[in-house]
This record gives sequence, C-alpha cells and structure tokens, in this order.
Amino acid sequence: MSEWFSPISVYSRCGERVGHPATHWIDGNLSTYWRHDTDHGHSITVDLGETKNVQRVRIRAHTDYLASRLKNVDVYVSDDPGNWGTAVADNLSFQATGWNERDLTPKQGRYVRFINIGTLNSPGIIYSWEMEVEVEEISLAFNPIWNGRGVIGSSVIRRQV
Ligand SMILES: [Ca+2]
Repeated sequence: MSEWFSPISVYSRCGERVGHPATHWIDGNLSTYWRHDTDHGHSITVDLGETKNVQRVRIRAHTDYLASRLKNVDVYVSDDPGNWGTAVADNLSFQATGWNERDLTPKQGRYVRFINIGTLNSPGIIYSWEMEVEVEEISLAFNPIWNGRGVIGSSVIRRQV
C-alpha cells in the first residue's frame, strides 16, 4: 500500500529567508512556503525518519508566481546522505497550479535530495509551498532457513507491505 507522506525534517538546504524557512516546504500547510532569494540552483535534502520505498514526488506550484514554477530538478534517494548513487529522476519540472506529481525510479532510502532547482523567475529566487513523496512502508520479517528436516535458523529480510 502506498501513500503520500510529508518528510519528518529538513536535513540540509541551500538557504532560506527569515520568516520562510525550508521547514515550511514539508509542514503540511499549503499556505506556508520555503523562500530563498539567492539566484542559483537551489538544493534541499529531507529526512523521511526511516527507510521507505520512495516511488513518486509531488510539489505545489502556482502559475501566478514564477518563483514557484520549478524546472531542471534532479532527485536522489539514499540511506546515506554522503553517498547518493544514481539519480531517481532528473530534469523534472513542476509548473502547473496545484500539485504536480512525477514518477521516480523506485528506490529505498531514508533521505531524499533535490538539486539544481531552477525557477521561471529571473533572478532565480524560489518560493515553494509544499512537497510530499509517495512511499510504501517497509517492514522487517523473519525468513526461516530450512535444511530439509526443519528450521535451523532465520535471516532478516525487508519486505514491502
Ligand atoms: Ca507549506
């Protein structure tokens, strides 16, 4: 079973304006937003609190606000914020009013990183109201080991529920 999920916290971000912290991006409140006034490729990493199977992402935008209309976004998922591996999506755009849902290459991880975030505004300041990821819960299960006569032990496996 999958569900849209708000990350637990912001792990790191390129910057934020006083009164509009990056935590506003994941607070579940559609009227608060993350704002950063520097003209560069923005970046932010969020913490899901535990390892989840991340499948899709959605970000709010509004056509009246060029700074909310995102482009060129690359997404990574990992359990190790020092080692991201291959992107699960690249060059995504989020520009329509409301939620913009995008598929990712499904991957398990606790952290989700967004880099190279551009906007249609010039200069490239960002306003972004909200982001959520679609995840499947992962549980640990015991996998019996048989020797042909009986159970001789078990190993822990991860499974999706
Ligand atoms: Ca918000």
